[in-house]
Amino acid sequence: MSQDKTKEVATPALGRRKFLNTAAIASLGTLVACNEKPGSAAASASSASAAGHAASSASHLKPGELDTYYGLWSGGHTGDMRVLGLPSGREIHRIPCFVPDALVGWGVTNESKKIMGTKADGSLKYTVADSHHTHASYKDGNYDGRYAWINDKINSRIARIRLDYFVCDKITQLPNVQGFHGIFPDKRDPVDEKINYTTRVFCGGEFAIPMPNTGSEDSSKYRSMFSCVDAETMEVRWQVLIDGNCDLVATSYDGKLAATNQYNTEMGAHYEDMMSAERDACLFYNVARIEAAVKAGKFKTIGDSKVPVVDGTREANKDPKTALTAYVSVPKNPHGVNASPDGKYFICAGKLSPTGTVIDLSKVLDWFDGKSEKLDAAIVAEVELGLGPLHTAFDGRGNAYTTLFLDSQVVKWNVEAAIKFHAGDKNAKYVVDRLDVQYQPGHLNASQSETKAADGKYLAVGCKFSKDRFLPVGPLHPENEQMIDISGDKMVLMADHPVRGEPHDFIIFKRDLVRPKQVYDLNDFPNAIKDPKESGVVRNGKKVTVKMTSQAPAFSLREFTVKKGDEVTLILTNLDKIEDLTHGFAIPNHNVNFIVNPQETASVTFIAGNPGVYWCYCTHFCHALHLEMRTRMIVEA
Ligand code: K7E
Ligand code: RUQ
Ligand code: CUA
Ligand code: CA
Repeated sequence: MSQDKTKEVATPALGRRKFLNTAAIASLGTLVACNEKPGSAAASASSASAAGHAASSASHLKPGELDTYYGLWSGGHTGDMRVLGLPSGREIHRIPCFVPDALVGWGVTNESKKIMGTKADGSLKYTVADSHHTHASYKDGNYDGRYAWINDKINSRIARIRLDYFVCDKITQLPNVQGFHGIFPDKRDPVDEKINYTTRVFCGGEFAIPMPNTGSEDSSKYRSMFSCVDAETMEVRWQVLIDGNCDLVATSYDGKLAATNQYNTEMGAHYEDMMSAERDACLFYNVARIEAAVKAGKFKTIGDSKVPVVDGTREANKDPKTALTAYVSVPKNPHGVNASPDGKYFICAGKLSPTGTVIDLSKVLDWFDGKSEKLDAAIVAEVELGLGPLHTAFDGRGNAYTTLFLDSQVVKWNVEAAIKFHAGDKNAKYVVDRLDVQYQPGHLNASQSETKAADGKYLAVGCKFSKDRFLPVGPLHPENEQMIDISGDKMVLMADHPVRGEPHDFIIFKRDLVRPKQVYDLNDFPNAIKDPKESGVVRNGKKVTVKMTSQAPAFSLREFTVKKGDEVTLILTNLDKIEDLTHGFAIPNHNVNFIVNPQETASVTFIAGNPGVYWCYCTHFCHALHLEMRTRMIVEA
């Protein structure tokens, strides 16, 4: 298959366009990803930026002007979620989830520690994370502004963010999973018509392990797990034991199907083994049948976990009429799997194959219904896109945009034209445009792309390497998030933004889909101190409770006294009611710093240290007398 390029770019030698063998990909990896910037990129950067002039003004908002879109970005190593305003690309907030954060006292307050999880001694269970994917809850095929979710690959945790307060309120650790990678909420219930909103979040386990994890070396016996988490309770509802692995996750708009792309159907333990087969798979899950099997008791449990596990292996799912899973074949080591906004297709990007595979969901359902003999008949296109396809976004006008990691490009292609081309119409020109990006893109996403309301205005591209695009800051470069205008026929580069490593995935949606609250509700906090007169110190043996309120520019207790070695729990309620009037509370030498937003209550527990006077002070600028906003903790011998 070869396709005319509508735009002339340095075309790699033909041989590289073929499927890559082990040696080729290994050498390409070092050459392109690690050592050099690709030859074509520097040359074409000037033409791209010339074209970018016209569109770039849209990303330069005037002072005081608000963005029209929110972006939710994964934080990567920082284990947080970042909130961006678009099209400006300004970072407006960070929501700590998996890792402590001194600004807000995340991992310091008792409330946040309870969400994050602690060891027996009260210290945090984990202080590192690796977040990749972020998605939000749906209603009627669009975001409903209730929740967002984000994964921690290292410790197999999923965090939920409340989008009314932009805070993490629950974290769940998945049992029997290592390398929890892809994540996607469902969009409606497969059975109950009334449930047209998200009630489940699916999670893909990437690294196969022994089940239960006994430490066996024979990797052919390792298996992976696909998990379903309840969107409300955040409990794991069920798991599916599978052959191969899970990478990314997609869900259908009708709620019937979820899928993971699989790059390691070989079940290899080393990378050569993982890329030995010519084809891997996109693995489909029949959600209604899985839940019926769980209900009928057709499950087992593994290890200490009580979560029901159904059998999704190939051997157990050969009969379409009863199958819980279906393994559609896709070329060598695919990466992203993305649902088109018309609800018809899932697209797998080839990664080690230069192709995009379009799978028709109605034909997958036909196979489950016994109406189609061959499962792979669901593949309606498998077309060449370029080198290293990773992720795909959509504009709602029938076009797909796929990142080409090795080519350092975004390719815009028309899905229906690709289907025609695949069906034999060699005149069907499916590639519409190509744009060089700087450099080596991973995820991309377009405004509203993962909803039925994809609006085709903006496309953001997460470039893994920034090379020469920003002032040098030593060996660690930022990544380059690029904004592209996709409203016209040609993609136009609008702006570069440095971003701290390493966000992977993100979503972009219209600002009116969320309605954040500006002030907390005092009644949401059971330990709130509603009246300054309730302030004081209550002693119960060695346990001391200090109750305090804040109202600019003073704390309700002018000073308080405890004894060395006391276990002190300090509860602070911010009685200020005005938007944006946050106070902080820090205690020298006691590892305490946290904030209380208007009408919020937070508490900390610590052991009182050596006798002395400790000036507890407000760490958040709140008032002309902010520096004077202090109290003394007097520790007696
Ligand atoms: Cu492609 Cu973790 Cu989404 Cu990174 S994964 S890019
Ligand atoms: S004081 S306005 Cu620390 Cu210079 Cu801040
Ligand atoms: Cu209160 Cu600064
Ligand atoms: Ca493979």
